[in-house]
Amino acid sequence: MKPFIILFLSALMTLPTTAQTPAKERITLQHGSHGGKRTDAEMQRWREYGIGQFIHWGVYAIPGGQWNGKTSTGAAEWFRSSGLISKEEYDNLYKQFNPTDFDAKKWAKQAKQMGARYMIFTTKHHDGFCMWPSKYTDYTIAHTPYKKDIVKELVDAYTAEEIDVYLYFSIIDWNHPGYQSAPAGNDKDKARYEKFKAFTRNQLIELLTNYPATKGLWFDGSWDKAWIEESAWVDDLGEELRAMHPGLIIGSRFRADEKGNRHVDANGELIDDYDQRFERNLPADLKEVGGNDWDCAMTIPENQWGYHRDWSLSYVKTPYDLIEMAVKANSLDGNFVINFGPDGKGNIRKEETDIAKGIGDWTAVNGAAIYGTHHSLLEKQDWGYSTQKDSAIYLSVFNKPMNNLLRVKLPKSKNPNRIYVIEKARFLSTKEPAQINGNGKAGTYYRDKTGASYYDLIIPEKIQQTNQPFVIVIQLKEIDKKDQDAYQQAIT
Ligand code: JFZ
Repeated sequence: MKPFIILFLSALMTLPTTAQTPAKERITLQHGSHGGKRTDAEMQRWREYGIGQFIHWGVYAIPGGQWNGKTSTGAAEWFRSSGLISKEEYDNLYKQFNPTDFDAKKWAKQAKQMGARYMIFTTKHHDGFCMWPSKYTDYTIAHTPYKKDIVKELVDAYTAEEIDVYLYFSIIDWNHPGYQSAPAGNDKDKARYEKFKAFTRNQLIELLTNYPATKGLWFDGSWDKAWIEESAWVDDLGEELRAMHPGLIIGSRFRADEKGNRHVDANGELIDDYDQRFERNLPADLKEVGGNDWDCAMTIPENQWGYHRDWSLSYVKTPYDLIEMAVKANSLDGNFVINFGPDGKGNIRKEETDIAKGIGDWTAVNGAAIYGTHHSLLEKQDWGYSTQKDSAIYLSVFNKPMNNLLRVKLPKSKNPNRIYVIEKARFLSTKEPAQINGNGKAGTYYRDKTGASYYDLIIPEKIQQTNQPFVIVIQLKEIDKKDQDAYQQAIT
């Protein structure tokens, strides 16, 4: 080979690297992400929950969004800031907190029936009221007429139903004298904030000590500048909590990196174990998910977490809406958490009970499409969402075709000599097989230019009549293309 040709070829070979845009320089961070996705058993278990229940319960349930005949249109759990009640009045509400109807076992049974595999409970919301008898403040359940430890009752009841418990904890604490949202401007404020930090640490250690069955901490109210500036200290605290409670799961809403980035650090990597940014908000596609674990906490009305007496203020989601969101979340590798806001007496309102029942009736039959599944091999299709567990692919159908033939597009095989076909298909509700239209006859399927193949599955009368989203579980098989080619040629 002539030298200039060799030169030319070697130049060509180096081209891809030299032509590439230089890799973005990584910033060295002490308090950013501490590594990639967790692979331990506890995190694997988290990934498989599929559906969770959130419970927002505190003294805000007493006013329930209304005071002296006036209704707040804001979130009921923020009622202290609504302007409808004085701070003093609000801070004394706990003296009447006496939820005599509270029955932790009843709630846990209802959550179980709904299909929740984990539960997140507000141990302390922004108002600072503690639903457990914390020894670090008097503003707790121990000083109400009710007296009993609500967190303990819930942890025990849910754990008995095999529902894992996570503790919601607000960093914002309007009741603590040392809490500040802005960084301390002088020594006095600094000393106060140090006390608040020690208090926060003590309470977290106390929660994990008192309730060892806890699987994780769901943080909130961590957006204040004062807290963000404590990134190094908060990171150390997280490590301390993980060391005392092996397997502990913490989402991205706990700490910032030292540059002030929240959720994802300066290098674009997720901080801690799962992404908490999809609140009341589902990602559009897997690209938006970015390969991270995530949860979506969802309210039933528009934006009410705590008990609000008046649900006529916004649209109230139906079981159908929530089932669709739950399936969509799982098809995009996330968990879906549905919020409940019990009233001041400890009752879960009828609307929520009915919704839980509606969801539970569906998950009892179709839950296999959710639990332990992840996104599937199939691309997103107009009829709904697909999920996968091992080799089973679940087609959850929310848009039923007019002709009752469900067109399923199978992916192109990675092997250029092979093609995917449906080996088995079965309805989860009737357990009956789903027939392929024209089975065994020419025209059963067709292919597009990409090599993807399509099948029409027949939706039988019985399924059509249920007027419910339904699930078909399919198994794929790869076969030699030449077999299909011969077939295809015969029909063209
Ligand atoms: C917070 C709380 O203020 C609210 O009361 C409730 O407890 C909820 C679960 O969390 O509200 C938020 C927090 C973060 C976002 C939106 C509402 N967010 O990141 O979009």
